[in-house]
Amino acid sequence: MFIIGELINGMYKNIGQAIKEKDKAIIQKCALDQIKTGADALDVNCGPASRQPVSDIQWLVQTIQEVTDKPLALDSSKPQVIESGLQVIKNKAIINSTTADPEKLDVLVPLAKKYNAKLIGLTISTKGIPQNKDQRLELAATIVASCIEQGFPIEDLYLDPIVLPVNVAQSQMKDILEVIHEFKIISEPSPKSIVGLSNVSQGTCVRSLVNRIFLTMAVAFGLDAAILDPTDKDLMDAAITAEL
Ligand code: THG
Repeated sequence: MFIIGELINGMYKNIGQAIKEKDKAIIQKCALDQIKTGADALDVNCGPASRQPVSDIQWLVQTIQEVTDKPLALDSSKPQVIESGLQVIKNKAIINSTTADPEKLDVLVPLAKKYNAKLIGLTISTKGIPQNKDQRLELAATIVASCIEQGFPIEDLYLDPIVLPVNVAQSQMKDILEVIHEFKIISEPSPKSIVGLSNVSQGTCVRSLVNRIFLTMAVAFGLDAAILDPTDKDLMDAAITAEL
């Protein structure tokens, strides 16, 4: 499984502060810790508190690239922040993410092509988060169709069903797992699947247990990639064992 480390995210207090104070050492240690524990790529997210995400993401990318050439996943809902990050990335980039909305697809698919980047497509639109499997699949098909039309290689597309916290969306968990499998049959070649794993355990008491059980189940449904905390050794052991 392709592992994207989630820890360089301004949502975390230490990272948010390091971005504000331009403290390279904290970011670089966080990058190296995640690589040491098994990350194949690193998510880079300025966080909701960043006042100038367009310049903050460039600083983050440049800071991380001083210590590693692993691929970086530029995590922002704003296409101009993603493009800004792409301008300074030296190695393989992952765009995290587009939605199924035409105004996003028409900007981000061409950017992914231009920079030879992988692309994460969220099965969400301006109408909101889908409430059932059919709505998720319909949005997934919209994203796949747009990529095909625009000549983007489907092997480089990762579809994300949007994992919701189990304590507020328990009834949707089965649908989320099942669409991971069904994404595969949308087209030939198949798109890949990815989840933002830690979403599932937000607000629960024993987060790491919830994370690793859900990941294990998702692997059984054919999950290809996950954004997660690779420094959680039990979680990484579960991922490896589930794949086995
Ligand atoms: N899909 C895609 N990208 C994503 C997500 C997704 N990027 C962001 C997020 N979801 C994945 N990354 C995280 C990172 C942290 C947490 C959850 C998901 C998290 N953080 C603690 C919390 O909110 O409780 C913060 C704790 C702290 O402040 O120290 O849970 O779904 N494509």
